[in-house]
Amino acid sequence: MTAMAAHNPLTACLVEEAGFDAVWASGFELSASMGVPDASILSMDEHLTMTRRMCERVSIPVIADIDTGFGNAVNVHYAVRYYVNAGAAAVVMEDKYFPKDTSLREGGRQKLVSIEEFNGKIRAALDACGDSQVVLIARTEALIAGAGLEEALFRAKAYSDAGADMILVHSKANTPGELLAFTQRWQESTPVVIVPTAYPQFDERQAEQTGKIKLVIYGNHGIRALVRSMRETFAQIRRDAGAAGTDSVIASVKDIIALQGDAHMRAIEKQYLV
Ligand code: SPV
Ligand code: MG
Repeated sequence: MTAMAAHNPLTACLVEEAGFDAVWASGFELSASMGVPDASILSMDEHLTMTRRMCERVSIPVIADIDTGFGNAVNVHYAVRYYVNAGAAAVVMEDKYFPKDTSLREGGRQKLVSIEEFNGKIRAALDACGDSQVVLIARTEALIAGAGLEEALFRAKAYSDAGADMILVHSKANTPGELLAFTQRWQESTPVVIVPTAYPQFDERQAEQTGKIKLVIYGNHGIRALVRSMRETFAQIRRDAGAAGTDSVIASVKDIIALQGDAHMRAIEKQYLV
């Protein structure tokens, strides 16, 4: 399975249109879209509202990034219920301290909570999922924090034993080496999830060949593509002192109106307006 990052319903629609299996409701992208660091600056409500809006807009599953669960196990219990009610198909919770720092930031503040504390958070999340079928993905940041492969394996096993449905192992190495070492040593039946942002040369086929990785999340490619193309378009319009040169290159107004759900509104108009 594959998931692509989105930070609002429009980008979630593009994820669905492109044929990904799921939307990754990325905290990194949402924070970036709000112009703030991905460091627990936005509130849970801001994350939740955007996730709910995405769930309402697309038919494919939405995997919610709930960061650290916005606090301790008590916060997690409330948060996961809210996400279940918002329509999330899965929630990903990471074993860092709240407030967190983003994983790929150079020299970032990467501090892990104890395994005991995180197991409590997993149990709270599972309880809050109830019989909803929402998938709980426990994410270890052991490699990100520089704690090493043994710690990553130890934590992943503990989280799997605590009942997590899948284990996300994040790595910021620029080759897939440490990630592959993890999958080779992983003996549990709990599937592995990866976010190969730092090691993009590792593709879906190679992931499948490990026999362990069942979900590949593309963490931030939407917002990176968006920033690049907006920059280029804005610069060209400034340069040309006009929009003629970019008009046929960028999406048409008609395209945007269609993405806004025009067909749906037309059906409503036809049915109810006189
Ligand atoms: C996100 O996209 O918000 C993630 C992945 O959690 S990363 O930014 O690499 O931590
Ligand atoms: Mg995140």
